[in-house]
Amino acid sequence: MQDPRLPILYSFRRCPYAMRARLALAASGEHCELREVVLKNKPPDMLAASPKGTVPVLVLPDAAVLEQSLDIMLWALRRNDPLRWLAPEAGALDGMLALVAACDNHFKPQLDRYKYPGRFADAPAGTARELGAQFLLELEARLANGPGPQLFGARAALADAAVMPFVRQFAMVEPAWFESQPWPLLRAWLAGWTTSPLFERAMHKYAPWASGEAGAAYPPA
Ligand SMILES: N[C@@H](CCC(=O)N[C@@H](CS)C(=O)NCC(=O)O)C(=O)O
Repeated sequence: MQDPRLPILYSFRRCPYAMRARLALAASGEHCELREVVLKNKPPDMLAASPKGTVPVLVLPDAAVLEQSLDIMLWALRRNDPLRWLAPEAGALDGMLALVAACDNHFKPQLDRYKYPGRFADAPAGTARELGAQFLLELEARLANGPGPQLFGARAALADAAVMPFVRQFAMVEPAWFESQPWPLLRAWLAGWTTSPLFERAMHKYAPWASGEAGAAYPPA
């Protein structure tokens, strides 16, 4: 039985939005009960808390519901930010939020079109790849012109964790093509993240949760 004073995180391992929420929770050290969701069969408990039906969702002990991944990141880091993800070495929170908005509003739609061309009648996958690549070239320029090797300086911060799962997905569509592009700093940045102990913890595998069962303690030990 989990501690009823812990927040409940409805999560799906492969969802990039859920990944960024799990990364921030792990970085903050905030504990929660993780309930792994099967998107084709969402638990009624999750839909009762958040009828819009996307993951991640964080249900707080006072029953308040956070149903946007960025809100979950900010909630966790505002409670506890030992790695100083809200205070990057270069730039400030506003700049990080602007980059995350560019990722979510401009890059992610291209990623979807690139990854699932059959689902979109409006643009061929090649166009989506080119448009997505523009964002990645902007990230490369930021890494080249800023203090690096993270997006906002030497230390990892919120923007890195929020954007990385989407860049990772983009890279996985055509790995050989991604490797051949003129973004060596971005590749090194991505490799650093995907081989990090923090990412390993955030990608821990959990069996799907069933109503009435205890969820898993997150972050894992
Ligand atoms: N704006 C939301 C987007 C979350 C989202 O779209 N999650 C996807 C999975 S990656 C989802 O749950 N989709 C619903 C479904 O596939 O049924 C956030 O930032 O949390």
